[in-house]
Amino acid sequence: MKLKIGLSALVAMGLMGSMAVADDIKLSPQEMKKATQIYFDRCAGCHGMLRKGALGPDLLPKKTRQMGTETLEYIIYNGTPGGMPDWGASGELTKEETKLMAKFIQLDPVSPPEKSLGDMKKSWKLLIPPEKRPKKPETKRNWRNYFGVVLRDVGKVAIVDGDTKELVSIVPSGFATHILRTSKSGRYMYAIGRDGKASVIDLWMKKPQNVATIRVCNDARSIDTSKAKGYEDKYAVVGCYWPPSIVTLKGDTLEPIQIVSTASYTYDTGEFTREARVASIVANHHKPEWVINVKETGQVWLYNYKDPRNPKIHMLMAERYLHDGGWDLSKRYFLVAANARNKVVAVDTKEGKVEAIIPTGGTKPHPGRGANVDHPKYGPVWCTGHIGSNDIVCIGTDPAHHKKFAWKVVKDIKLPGVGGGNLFVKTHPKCNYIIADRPVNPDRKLQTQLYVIDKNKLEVVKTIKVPEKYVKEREVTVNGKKVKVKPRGPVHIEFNKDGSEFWVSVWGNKLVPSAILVYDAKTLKLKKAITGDWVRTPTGKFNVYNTMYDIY
Ligand code: DHE
Repeated sequence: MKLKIGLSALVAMGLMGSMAVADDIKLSPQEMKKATQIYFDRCAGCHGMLRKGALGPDLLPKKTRQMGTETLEYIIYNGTPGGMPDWGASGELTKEETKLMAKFIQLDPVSPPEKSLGDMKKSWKLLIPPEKRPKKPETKRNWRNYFGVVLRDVGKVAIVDGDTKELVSIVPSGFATHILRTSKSGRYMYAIGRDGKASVIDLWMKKPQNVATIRVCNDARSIDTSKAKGYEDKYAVVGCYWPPSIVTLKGDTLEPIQIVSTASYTYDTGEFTREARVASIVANHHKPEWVINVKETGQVWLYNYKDPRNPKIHMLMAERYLHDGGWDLSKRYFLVAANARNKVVAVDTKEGKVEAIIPTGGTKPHPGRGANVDHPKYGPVWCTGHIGSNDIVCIGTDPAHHKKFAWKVVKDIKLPGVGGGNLFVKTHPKCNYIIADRPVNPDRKLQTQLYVIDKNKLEVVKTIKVPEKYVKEREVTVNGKKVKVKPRGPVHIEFNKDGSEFWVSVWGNKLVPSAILVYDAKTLKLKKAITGDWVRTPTGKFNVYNTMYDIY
């Protein structure tokens, strides 16, 4: 979650006192190898594989050499108020690693690797062929109310029973696993790692496990499945950051079918962009189409997968940089954040056109999937928070019956205190509230609270402080050294199937177990803390039923 922070801001923060040009920097082959790995794992997501910048600023030597090792080291270690994580202070990188990275980013960028369909096939593992899998659910558990929980920094997925809160299974997944999605039937749960490793878990097994895995690219963030009638559970699709591409796979086996490059021209200035990364993907429930958002070019691709070897792609010119988004209540319009322009793009998937581009009034919209409300005055609205400002804004989405409010910000709800730091908002049709987190606000108090927004009033009616015992600093011994680690605070909200509970993760460090907190969606009281040695760096949580039907 790194944000643009200009040189002037750094000067203002007193970090650019010594604008000395760095001396010649030399790294040994081992140091280069280590730094390259850390860069592609931790930094490329925001600063780009080629270091040309995206959500975070560019890290090209012209600028970084001006800043010098000391300033860069300080920023990498402590983070910035704009959203750059405190990699050192949070314990994710050691002091030595912080210094190494400060030097590395002053050298010329390293060429990132390519990947062919043949390379992918070499990594493909069909662990349990479809004919050897259960013919019906082997479990008596209510598997449609399972939660898949990303255990990010340990590269695993936990399957937790939403009824009993028991751990059902722990399944290995890709490096720094990012998100999970389900097939239309809900039977299969898909994970994507930041290393481009896709896995499919069979939830019908008594103890769910991976039935196939494949590494389709070197850097990825999104995965989804075919959800249209006649195509249920048939295909999966991965959106890659590097090589920038869309990879279609067979849904049950993950056998690769097609790869399409997204490198193209920016929608506005027509400049060629090699690093045109695939951000969010969402499956259309009404037709065999994925909505694919290409970050740097600002294009939305309506990707028809009816004949996946010969896909039909309808390119829409939208806005930059496209990131995350979700359906409106009717599932006709897809709303996606163009975070660099502080706008939201509404795509009409029925007509196949950009319906509206809406300035949000906030800084760096970051909706996750967003939150839908059927409001008594404004009609159906979709809400998003912002990383860079304290605005949760709701946009009218019903031009047919509420024309006056359609594609306008009907309400700007201010979170208390200064600064943004919100990453996710979530609701459920049965719940009266939208819940918002704020894990990347630098203020500790604001970071460790949840914000409750009343759906009728569209205002914050309560803040929930996460009990101190779950977010307090702890000391652990690593390789004989004492290290202090502090969880960031609650992150990502997900409701259970009937909307009576919402779950949040305490975003801890992998060195110590943290917790998944379960709140009653009516009383807003903490019902249960799911704990255990396995609860390491829980982040995103995906309820099977809500993910099958895109309920948010
Ligand atoms: Fe995410 C969604 C990209 C960092 C947790 N994140 C998304 C999507 C994209 C994206 C493109 C939309 C996927 C979709 O819907 O198909 N995320 C990125 C990054 O590039 C970024 C900023 C930096 C990086 O290096 O990866 C990044 N994301 C994070 C985190 O640090 C988070 C908070 C914790 C984690 O586990 O990594 C995180 N991102 C999530 C989650 C979603 C997500 C939980 C899905 C939200 C949902 O409710 O559907």
